[in-house]
Amino acid sequence: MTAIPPDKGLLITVEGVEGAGKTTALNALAEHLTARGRAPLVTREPGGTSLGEAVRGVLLDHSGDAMCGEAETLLIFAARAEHLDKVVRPALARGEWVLCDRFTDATYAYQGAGRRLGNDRIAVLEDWVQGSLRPDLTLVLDLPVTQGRARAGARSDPDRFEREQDTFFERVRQNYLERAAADPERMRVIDASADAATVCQALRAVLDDWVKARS
Ligand code: Z5A
Repeated sequence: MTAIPPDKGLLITVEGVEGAGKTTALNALAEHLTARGRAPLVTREPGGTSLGEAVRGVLLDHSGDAMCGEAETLLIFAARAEHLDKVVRPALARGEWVLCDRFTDATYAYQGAGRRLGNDRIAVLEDWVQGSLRPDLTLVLDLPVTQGRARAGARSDPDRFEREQDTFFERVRQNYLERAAADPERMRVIDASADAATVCQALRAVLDDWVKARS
């Protein structure tokens, strides 16, 4: 395991099914890193740029209009290309730590598995848009689909993803778990079924251990 040079930028991503507590986790991790003198740049996908936020609006459309999986995937990667170009790569080049709410693991999970496009097609776009860039560490918040959906709450005006059935989110969850099992060095699964304080404490411990192992 190679040590992290002090001036190296890092990309840390947080993933999970709906209602897993990513936003709660991200805030806790950002505070934790800031207290250790490593204030991260916090961003999200889809989003993080004006183009990305506009694409997010299209993707999370509430009108109920259908969109084919290929169009959805290409929009996500278009937003990602802009996000990498304008925000993520410049921050990494400055030696900053970037904390991102979802990234390409979400595309494998939601489009590859949820929409059944398959991992291979996502991998082609990942290589094309990202080159060799991959997250340094990915924290996968895992919990039963029904528990996550209950936390997120029944929204009166659901977006295109919130309209999906539990079976869609079961495929999403399984994809995260399978890919994490295949890449345990980068993807760490955290049991997110406990209360928020317990989950945040577990996240801080995983992050600290990961950093310590590379110091
Ligand atoms: N998407 C995609 O399809 N492909 C891609 O490549 C990318 C994204 C990048 C928007 O993502 C959609 O984009 C997403 C997939 C798609 N759709 N879905 N599903 P998003 O991340 O913005 O939206 P989200 O997944 O729906 O997030 P969320 O519902 O806002 O949940 P969250 O951020 O994971 O959780 P939270 O806001 O921190 O917590 C939810 C509630 O639970 C809240 O009331 C908390 O106070 C509470 N909570 C949090 N933690 C706990 C614990 N531990 N116990 C009890 N209650 C808790």
